[in-house]
Amino acid sequence: MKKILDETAPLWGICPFSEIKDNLIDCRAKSRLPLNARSVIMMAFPYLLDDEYYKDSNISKYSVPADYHPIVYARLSAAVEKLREKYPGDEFEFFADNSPVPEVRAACIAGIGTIGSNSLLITEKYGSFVFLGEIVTTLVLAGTGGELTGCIHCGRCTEACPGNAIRDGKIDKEKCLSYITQKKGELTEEEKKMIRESGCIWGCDICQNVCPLNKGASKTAITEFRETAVARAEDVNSIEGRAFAWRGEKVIKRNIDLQEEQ
Ligand code: B12
Repeated sequence: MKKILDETAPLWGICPFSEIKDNLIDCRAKSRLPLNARSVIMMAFPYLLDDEYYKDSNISKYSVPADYHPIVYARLSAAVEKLREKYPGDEFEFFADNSPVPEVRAACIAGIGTIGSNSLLITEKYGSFVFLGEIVTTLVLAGTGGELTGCIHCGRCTEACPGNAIRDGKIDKEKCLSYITQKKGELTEEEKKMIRESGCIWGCDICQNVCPLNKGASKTAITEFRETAVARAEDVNSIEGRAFAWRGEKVIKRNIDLQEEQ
């Protein structure tokens, strides 16, 4: 088991399913949860690249590599295949992002990191610049963490957030710039101003960039992220395969136009 998980992700841990069963997120993928789920194998995939990749970038750091979903799914799927072979009497289902598992909470309980005031999981080695994914199984595995733990609450993310979206460790989604860059339709003048001033047409890294626990975060060794990096979204013709492609051309074009208006 350990060998399979080590080959899949540099950081992993076990969260007993009972610890999150009352906090599941309602989504279509929920129907894929094994009926008798007992353990969640949480995994973290670091994505921070060398500084040079972010020079003149106009998209948030998580969207500089190619869309992480297929990359993480490929790794999780390979692991699940091996686990099913090794434990034929048990069930294994993998998820990432589009998941009923509250991933930050589960990864914290698995001992992979602490929860920041910005609501993100912060790991010791890679800071918060990690994607989360998981394998939910009927196997009973010993938990690797303990209590939910919080960050040092220095308040820098709360102060720096352009939309004042951070309150007591919760994000007011409507005010979060990352959410606003995804929002369809007409934006308010205030929302447009936030996008223009951020210099970012997709996502937002402000609450992560100011976090002292992210100082000196290690860079990713995952070649699928390193080799697919593109720092800018210049036009809607080049969005295929990128993290923002799912949102469609209209929203991306609107955001690019907002930057160009300046
Ligand atoms: C919806 C969503 C969003 C929404 C809303 C985010 C939000 N924080 O509510 C929007 C679009 C704004 C968003 C933005 C981003 N997201 Co997002 N998002 C999700 C998604 C799909 C669900 C989140 C959710 O609803 N959680 C469940 C609810 C129930 O959480 P909650 O009630 O708020 O619980 C929190 C608090 O109560 C608190 N808490 C509870 N108990 C305790 C106890 C203690 C002691 C403490 C301290 C705190 C605490 O921590 C909980 C966990 O955050 C997850 C994937 C997933 N399936 O989990 C990704 C996910 C959280 N997002 C991710 C990322 C990368 C981002 C962005 C950084 C992308 C970007 N650069 O723009 C931003 C960050 C914005 C921010 N500061 O949150 C990653 C985070 C990785 C990490 N290191 O934590 C995830 C895990 C996706 C993934 N698979 O990698 N996201």
